[in-house]
Amino acid sequence: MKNNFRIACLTGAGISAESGIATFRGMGGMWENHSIEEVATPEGFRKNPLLVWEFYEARRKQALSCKPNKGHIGLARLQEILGEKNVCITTQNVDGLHQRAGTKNVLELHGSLWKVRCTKCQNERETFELFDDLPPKCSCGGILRPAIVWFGEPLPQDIFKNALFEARRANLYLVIGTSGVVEPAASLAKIAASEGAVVWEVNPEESALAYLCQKSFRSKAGEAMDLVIEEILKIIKE
Ligand code: BV8
Ligand code: ZN
Repeated sequence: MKNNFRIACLTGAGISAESGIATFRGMGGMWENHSIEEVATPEGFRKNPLLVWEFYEARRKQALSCKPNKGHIGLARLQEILGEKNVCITTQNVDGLHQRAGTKNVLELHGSLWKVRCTKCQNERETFELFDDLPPKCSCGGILRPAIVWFGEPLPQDIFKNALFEARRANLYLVIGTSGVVEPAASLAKIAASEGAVVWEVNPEESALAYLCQKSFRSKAGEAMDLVIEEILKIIKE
């Protein structure tokens, strides 16, 4: 029995696809009908906060009606079986579905649809309410922004540091539902591998991180998760 077998995981938009949330790249991806510069950069927000809010409010509204799928639920179950200290989920997603599936201590590298920050007083708060008037205002009169990490913006230092720490000490690093093109998130898998972790990928297609993987589950996360867990438990029981 391998005690203290540590698993870290990087998830991307693909794990929420079966919950009905569009991915970014590929067929029907979000970036097909939105320009990253216009809706996912600080410059785009400065230029047209209303357009950016219409993009994010539509995603918040849609995400509210989505539920975690077997991919999210499987990872929460894995953490329950092996303990919160031995399973760490780092996500690029902002939909909050890992938390709703019961996963604890989720590291949200790119922020959350359910947090807003005032551009004037910097106050940040969690809210699941939909805003009637866009762009929404803070009580101090400042315009609120989604507390999301846009392109060209640094990731939250403490969260990225934790994600790095977990990647370094992982025995197994799972890469699930990400194209592996966005940095510095994608580097976590590379660092895990360089520190000796075995890397597995769960993705119907080959991602940019496939070259790191000893094993790939070429299927949807929701469909593969039971098998992934079975394989992990087999290793631990060896
Ligand atoms: C930073 C906002 C530095 C949240 C996101 C050149 C010019 C300018 C910048 C750069 C550059 N080169 C590199 C950069 C840095 C840039 C970057 O990486 N650009 C890329 C595009 C080249 N990174 C940044 O700007 C980052 N910040 O570097 O700051 C800095 C430091 C100090 C001071 C100042 C600055 C910030 C990156 C974060 C940007 N924000 N999103 C939101 O609106 O959601 S990134 C965006 O892409 C999302 O967060 C998303 O999660 C992320 C990654 O995409 P994926 O999750 O991988 O999704 P994708 O659609 O790509 O792939 C889905 C995959 O799932 C596919 O492989 C598919 O096959 C698979 N799939 C589909 N269905 C399923 C499935 N898998 C399993 N099951 C299924 N059912
Ligand atoms: Zn304010």
